[in-house]
Amino acid sequence: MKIGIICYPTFGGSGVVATELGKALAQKGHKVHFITYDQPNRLDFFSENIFYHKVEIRSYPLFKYPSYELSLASKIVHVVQYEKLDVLHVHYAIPHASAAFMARQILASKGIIIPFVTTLHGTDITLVGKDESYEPVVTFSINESNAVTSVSDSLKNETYEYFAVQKQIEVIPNFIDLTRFKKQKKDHFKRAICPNNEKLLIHTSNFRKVKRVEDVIQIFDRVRQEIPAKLLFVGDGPERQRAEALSKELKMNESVRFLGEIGEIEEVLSVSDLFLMPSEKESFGLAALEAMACEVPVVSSNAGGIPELNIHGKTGFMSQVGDVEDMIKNALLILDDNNLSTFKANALLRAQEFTLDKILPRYEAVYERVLLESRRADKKSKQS
Ligand code: GMT
Repeated sequence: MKIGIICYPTFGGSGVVATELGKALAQKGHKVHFITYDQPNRLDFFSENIFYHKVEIRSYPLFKYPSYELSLASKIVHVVQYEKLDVLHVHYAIPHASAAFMARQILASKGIIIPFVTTLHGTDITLVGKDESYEPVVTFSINESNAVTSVSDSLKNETYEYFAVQKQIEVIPNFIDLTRFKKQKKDHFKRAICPNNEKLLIHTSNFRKVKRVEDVIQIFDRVRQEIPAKLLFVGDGPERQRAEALSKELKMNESVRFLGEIGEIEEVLSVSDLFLMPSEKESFGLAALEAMACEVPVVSSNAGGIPELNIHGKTGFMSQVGDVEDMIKNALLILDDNNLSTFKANALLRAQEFTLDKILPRYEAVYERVLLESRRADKKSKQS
């Protein structure tokens, strides 16, 4: 199949899922065309089956705001026509689903039939999408998608709750490539960060408000008062500066390191003992799954789809959003040497339920279904 993938090329979860999915599809022999405004972060190698089409966003003195959506829709039209794509898969509804809808209509006027699949990832529904400045377009373009998938039951339910969506939504959870995300022996690295065998806590995110990074610092501050511990922050985003300021205020300079956006995240996860995810909203929690695959248990909130991943009392613990006291108690319980190895083993076992080989065929089946349905519908309309 020739598949067009539209996503945000950043470190965010939806971009990561889209890129990893595209890479896996390419490995299976599909031709995968990424249509994005920048080279996706995890797409930094050559593959004969992967193509990258850059969306050029032109500005013009009349435009106060450059129109990403129009440029994207136009680019999709060109790529589908030129490369003869079979199906489009858009990740994150805003504005990818409406751009795909527009492209599909334009192409239909030229006699080209192409279905599009929309995958809902999280804040496109739970935060940004339901804002009245976007809602009618989001509702319309979800209903107009040829198929819709969401990354958790929780996100599916929220979509039905917030939007007048009639379209059937199939839940296809996030997945993990265990050949990459596995515990590696990085003793030298561990010794460098934790020279006195301290326990290592880690938080990776895009530092948005919903991640509640301040909770991470509060949890760590109390943990380090009880046991020798260090904290690693990976990623970047709007809340990073505030987090750095707070950690300085709490005199954590020696204990906390901000690593920024790093590529080989599995290396730091390999030497970590506990992953912290106190998010206010989290449709699935891909970052936690990546940690679990590297045998790192998780202390998290119970927001959104996290309960569909983190098993309370087994792979980690969950608390109400903002219940920092409970999270501190849970973190200390897991980090106790009598418990840590059991939690680590359970985390890996759970991650093994979300492997790429289980998820990939489900997306392929969706593509095949929409392709068949749209060809049938086209044939029928030509006959009538
Ligand atoms: O975490 C983010 O804010 C990025 C966001 C995205 O859409 O780029 O991630 C969302 O999608 C991931 C992949 O499906 C999920 O694992 C994350 O839980 C989800 N984030 C939120 O719901 C906040």
